[in-house]
Parts: sequence; C-alpha cells; structure tokens
Amino acid sequence: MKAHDAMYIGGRWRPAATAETIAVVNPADERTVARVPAGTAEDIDAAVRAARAAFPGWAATPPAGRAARIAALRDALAARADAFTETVVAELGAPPDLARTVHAGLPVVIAASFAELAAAHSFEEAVGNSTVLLEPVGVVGAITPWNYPLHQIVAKAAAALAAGCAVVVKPSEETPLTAQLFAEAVHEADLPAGTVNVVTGLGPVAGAALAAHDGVDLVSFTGSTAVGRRIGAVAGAAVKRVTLELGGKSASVILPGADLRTAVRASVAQVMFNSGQTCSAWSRLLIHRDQYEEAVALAAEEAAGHTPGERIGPLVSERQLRRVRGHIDKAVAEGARLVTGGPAAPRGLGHYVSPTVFADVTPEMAVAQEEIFGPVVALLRYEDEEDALRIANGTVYGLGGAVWAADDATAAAFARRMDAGQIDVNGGRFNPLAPFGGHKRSGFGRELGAHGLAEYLQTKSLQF
Ligand code: TXE
Repeated sequence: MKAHDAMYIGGRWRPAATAETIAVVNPADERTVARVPAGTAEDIDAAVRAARAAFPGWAATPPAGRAARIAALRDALAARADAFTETVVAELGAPPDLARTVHAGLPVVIAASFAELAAAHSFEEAVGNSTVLLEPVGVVGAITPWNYPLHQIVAKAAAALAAGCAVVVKPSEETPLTAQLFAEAVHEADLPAGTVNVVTGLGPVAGAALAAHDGVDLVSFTGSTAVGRRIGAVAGAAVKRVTLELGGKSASVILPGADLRTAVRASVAQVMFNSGQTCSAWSRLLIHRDQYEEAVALAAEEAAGHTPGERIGPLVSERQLRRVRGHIDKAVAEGARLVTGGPAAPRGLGHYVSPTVFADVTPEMAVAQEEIFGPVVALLRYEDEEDALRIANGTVYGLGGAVWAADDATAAAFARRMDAGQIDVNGGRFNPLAPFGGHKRSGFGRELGAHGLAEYLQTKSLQF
C-alpha cells in the first residue's frame, strides 16, 4: 500500500516535524499495511499558516473560477477510483463492491454537486435598502472520522472551497491513506497552493492543535459525542464557529399498513450497511405489537444473510470491536432477547461481528438509547402511533430516521413530527443536495447542498 512519509502543506509534500509514525492496520487480517507520520502542533501550525496565506486569493477568485477547480478535483477523484477502492479495502476492511460504489463513488457525486453549487450560489442578496454579502468565513479546520473516510473529507472540503474558504484536514488516524490519496487528487486538480492541506496525526495531538489554533476560523467536526463536546467547548471559549456532526440512534418506524416484509428487510439492511458504522443507521426498528413477532422473524432472516467477510466487512479497529461487543453483552444483561448474532467472533481473524438482532427491547434499555456503531439492531414494540412517536423521539439524539406506511402522505405526516434531521419516507432515495445533520445532541450545522455550503459563509450587510 502506498503511503507518504510527509504532510501535504502549501501545495507540496513536506517532511513532518518529528519522526513519529502511526501504523495503519487492515482490520480484516490485522496486518499493518503502512505507516504514516504522526503530525504535531508544529505541523498543524505550518498547515494553518499555508491556509491563511492562500485564503485571500482563493476568496477573491470568482465563483466560476472556484467551480472550475472543484470540477477538476471531482475529475481527479474519479480518475483514482481504483486506488481509492483498494485503499478503503485495506484500511477500513470494506468489501470491494461497497468500497468502489460508495466509498470511492459517492465523493465524486458530492464534489460534482459543489462544483455546480459554487457557480450557481448567490453570494449577494438585496434585502430592502441593504445589500447582503455572503463571504467565506476564512480558514476551516476539518476533523474527520474513519467510517466513510473519503466522503467525510470531501463533504467538508468541497463545501468550504465552494464558499471560498481554505482548509486544513486532519483525517482519522484509522484511515490516513485515503486522506493522502485525496491530497494527491487536490494536487492534480491544481488548486492554488495552501487552499487544501492534509496533516495526518492522532486526535488528541494534531486534532486538538487544529481545533485550538488561533488561525482557524471555523472547526467542522464529525465524530464521537465525547470529542465533539470538547471541540465545542474549545471553539466556544475562542469564539470561533463550529459545526458538530455527532452520534445517532435513529428509528425506522413501520406503521400498520406498510409492506412489512419490504420495510423490515430494508431497515435491517440499512443498519448492516458498512457494518453498522453509519451515524444515521436506523439502529432502532419500531413495530406495531400485532406485527411484532412476524417482524422479528423477518429481521433475523435478513440479518443472517449479511455474512461477515462476504457481504459485510469487519469493524474498523479492535477498539471498536471491544466497544460493540460491550454493547451486545450489556443488552443481553439487561434482558433483551438475542434473536440472531451475538458477541462470539464469526471468524478467527479480523475484527468481525455477526449481524445481531435484539427483540423485546424496551425504550429505556441502553441498547435502545446508546449509539452502538456496529451491525446491531434493536426491535421495539409500540401500541399506537402516539406511542411510536414518543419512542422514536425519546432519545438524546436526532440524526436520521425512516417511516414506512401504506402511502407517502401518511408516512410524511408522521415524519414531520419526528425530531430528527433527515427522514426517509417509504425508503426514499439519497439526495446529495439535501442537507444532512442532526437535531438535539446529534449536533448542529449541516453538510451537503446549499445548506452545507452556507455553513462556510458569513454575512456582511451594506446599508444604502
Ligand atoms: O471517534 P473520535 P472514534 C462515534 C461512534 C464510535 C465512536 C468512537 O459511536 O463508536 O464515535 O469513534 C479526532 N481533539 N462516531 O473514537 O475519537 C480523531 O482523530 C480533536 C460517530 O473513532 O471522535 C478523528 O479524526 N480531535 C461518527 C475524529 O476526531 C480529536 C463517526 C473522530 O474520532 C480528538 C465516527 C481531540 N481531543 C465515530 N480526539 C459519525 N458521527 O459519523 C479525537 N479526535
């Protein structure tokens, strides 16, 4: 696996400040595939300086010029489809099909959408006797997780670039090779030196230095609630902007009248996708009591089809494996009924977890309240629609969700009452232009589309 022993700063690969490195481990076979430099505060400082130097020129580039460079980035990402696929297979353990279509493919669509938005967005508005200018915030610190390694970087960087911001990316230490490959694409796209910089390193060292740096105007973070809280506090104390995309405990609600088989199977498959490592996974499935046992059987059948090592990959790390096993053990201990799966390792080697279904889950159980981030689904029973709504909204999170009903109007009426950022109506299709982000403790700020772009803008009004 190709790895750089340097940081991408100011348009070139620069040696890291220290010789410390981080091992990149393939979670499918537990072998070290590469080592990357462990960035320090010094590397972060160099990257932020490069971004600050690049910012005025990039901000002054007309939107059409920015759009052209983002389109070139899209092309450079697309040209590396094979390399991204191979890299995500190696450092995330994703099955090759998923790596190609989603991990390598989706970011191309997202970059394309921001190339179009950069050209089409209105950066000036007339409001009565005022002209409101929508100006880039400045230098963005993007701290990203490992679950969709390229998508998470592109969703932040392409939006920031479209707005006219310069960016320093600190990718997850679990998946730094994808980030290095992204930097190669940036280089090929001929973005002005310093508009995008990539510093690999550990969260508490490089990530913390980026969040705290005075030269960063906005921190865009996706990751755990615990780290998000810390970054929010640091940003608050420094009075800098911050967006937080944190955990979830999203509900898929199957109303009476829905096609039960389709709804259950699609919901369970959505949880198993990417081995359950999706912040908007519908990890709670809410079923009317009259259909409950039939749904349990369907869920077990669907889950059992997601064979570890074939349809689903391992979890990203041993740490995540321990966490997810801990959640499974806790669910058993608190009295949930284990229908299929469980804590036992399905394969000798690799950080795999069997697709797991819990029935007889009650809303107050930890398995119904805490984010698990693994292939685990909790089936809850409800009495009537009001009960379903109370359960669906009854967690601290509010990221995603789904509603299934006999018709779209019935499902949409229920979805309007759900306290979450994006809800699929009868199995709706992904829309790269629709805003993505959470309510309640799932965080704030939005990614994707015009709403995502707007996060990187600030207003200035001129009164006439
Ligand atoms: O996340 P971390 P982890 C959830 C999910 C998962 C849990 C833990 O429940 O089980 O979080 O995952 C950087 N200052 N999500 O431990 O640590 C880190 O280097 C600044 C949900 O991997 O939050 C990485 O780049 N940065 C989720 C990023 O934060 C710090 C996606 C995320 O890592 C830092 C991933 C610090 N002190 C996990 N400490 C989602 N919302 O999609 C770490 N980082």
